[in-house]
Amino acid sequence: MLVGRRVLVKGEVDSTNTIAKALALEGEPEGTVITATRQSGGRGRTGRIWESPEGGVYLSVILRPDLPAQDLTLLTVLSCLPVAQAIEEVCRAVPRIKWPNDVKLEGKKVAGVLVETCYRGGEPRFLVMGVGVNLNTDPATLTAPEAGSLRAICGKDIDQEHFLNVLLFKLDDFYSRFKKGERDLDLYERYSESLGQDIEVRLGDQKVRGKGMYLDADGSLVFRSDDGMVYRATSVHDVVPLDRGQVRFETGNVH
Ligand code: BT5
Repeated sequence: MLVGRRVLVKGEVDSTNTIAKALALEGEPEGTVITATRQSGGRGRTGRIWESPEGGVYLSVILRPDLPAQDLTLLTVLSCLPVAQAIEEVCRAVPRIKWPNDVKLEGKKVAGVLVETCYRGGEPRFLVMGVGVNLNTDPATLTAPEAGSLRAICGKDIDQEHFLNVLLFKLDDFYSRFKKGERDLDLYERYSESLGQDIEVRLGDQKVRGKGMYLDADGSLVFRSDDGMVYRATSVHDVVPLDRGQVRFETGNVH
């Protein structure tokens, strides 16, 4: 087992990703995991906040894959898969993955993944894969409109140690198979709420309606607009489900 070979357990921290990055820069080997009970500066993508009260699971894994850049972005997008699998195994309910990096249960966002890549001289040096899961979190302590917790949805306390073990096992399995070239795209599709669905894509002030088609080799979401154009959206975009199971992008450009 690589992921979780060494686990550093912390109380409240700023962000486990920040700690993992600092350790990685000091030479901490691949596979080390940092967990915390709370984060005062939990981060999402593009400067957004990840609310991190007591009851949630917050962890970061240091990875040093020797893979081409395209594979690294695919790895980032597919990393929701082991998180969804761990939630399914422990809660016995099937979560959905909202491209690119949200895990939802019964329409509520219960987990998010933030993978940050550190480069040196244009070459990726290491990755920090950060995972936040609202495990036994009291939903009243979360202000994000779509946020939900596993305990609230499943109606029971979740054993944190058991969940962590399952999650680390799934992350390790996913990472080792990814490095061997296995891509699990069919499995991803099974969990995806963006592929094969009617979608609405927002480009700044523009909106494009269409259907999510497939994941590109680098993890981009390829979709066909209603007027027959094919677009690629990269992971800087946001996808928000609409009433009819549609999704739209909130920020960034599609190209
Ligand atoms: C994410 O970003 O969903 C990635 C979250 C990754 C958090 C982990 S925790 C361990 C590691 N250390 C860190 O500092 N981060 C990682 P994004 O897709 O940008 O979603 C952020 C948005 O989700 C916010 O703008 C809110 O709308 C919503 N949100 C914030 N906190 C939430 C929570 N606890 N549960 C559900 N939704 C939340």
